[in-house]
Amino acid sequence: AFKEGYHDGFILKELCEQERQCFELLQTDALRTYVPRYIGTVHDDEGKDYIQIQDLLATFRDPCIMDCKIGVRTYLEEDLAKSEKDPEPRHDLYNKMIQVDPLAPTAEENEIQKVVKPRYMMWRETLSSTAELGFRIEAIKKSRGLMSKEFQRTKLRDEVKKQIMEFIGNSLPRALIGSSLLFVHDNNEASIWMIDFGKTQPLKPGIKLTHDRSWIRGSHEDGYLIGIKNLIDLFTDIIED
Ligand code: 4IP
Ligand code: ADP
Ligand code: MN
Repeated sequence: AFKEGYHDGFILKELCEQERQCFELLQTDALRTYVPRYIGTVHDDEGKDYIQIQDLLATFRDPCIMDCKIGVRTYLEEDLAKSEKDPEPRHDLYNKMIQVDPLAPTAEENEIQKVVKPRYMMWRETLSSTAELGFRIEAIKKSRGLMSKEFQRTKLRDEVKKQIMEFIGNSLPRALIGSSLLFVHDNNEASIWMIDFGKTQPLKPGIKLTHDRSWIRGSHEDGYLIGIKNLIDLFTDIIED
């Protein structure tokens, strides 16, 4: 989904119109310093469209990277409704499920060897720390190491803490739906960025979110602040230990 950019310091990410609009709006928002710069779209010689966004790794040397998906919910309410009306069980999701836990599918799911997406997404949420802590580790790359995405079962606070501690390593602690915080550090720099807005939507008129309450259907709550709070608690713990 990513390609080398046409401008120095920028990379290309496959265009998703909803995400593009988010990037555009966030450029002038109070949060703009935590969001990659966005300088418009391009299409390549194969006719594919991309957004041009700041390469957050450009100034780092051999950085350690951690992607934390924030929020208690990782699928849209619209997608849940759609899937109830017109369930489209998927074989690829069934396969991803049994690779992590062969015992996870129900008898019916085993019968057709397919699962519907919201069911897969909810299973991921409860298997990992998303449901309870409001965030989960999606990927970690330590310096000189490979990117690892094997955190599907990282659920308990202590397990999450252990991963974060290994990610931080012995670098000095400095200040420091579906969207991630990207943590990056090397030996002399550290930063955190908000990324991945493919499922970030403007609120419908009349809908207000607290971001810090658990989700009940129809509330549209995302639990973003629950995740941030738990992350801050964990980092505080690690610093004070
Ligand atoms: C993935 O599951 C992630 O949840 C993706 O979200 C999601 O894409 C995929 O849905 C789903 O299969 P795993 O992480 O377990 O592989 P993200 O892109 O935010 O990481 P969507 O399109 O929901 O964002 P499908 O429908 O693309 O397979
Ligand atoms: P997707 O929508 O495909 O899940 P993300 O936006 O979550 O894509 O990005 C996936 C990974 O790509 C992140 O975990 C991060 O490592 C890397 N990445 C994303 N945005 C940037 C960026 N602006 N600069 C550098 N790396 C990035
Ligand atoms: Mn993502």
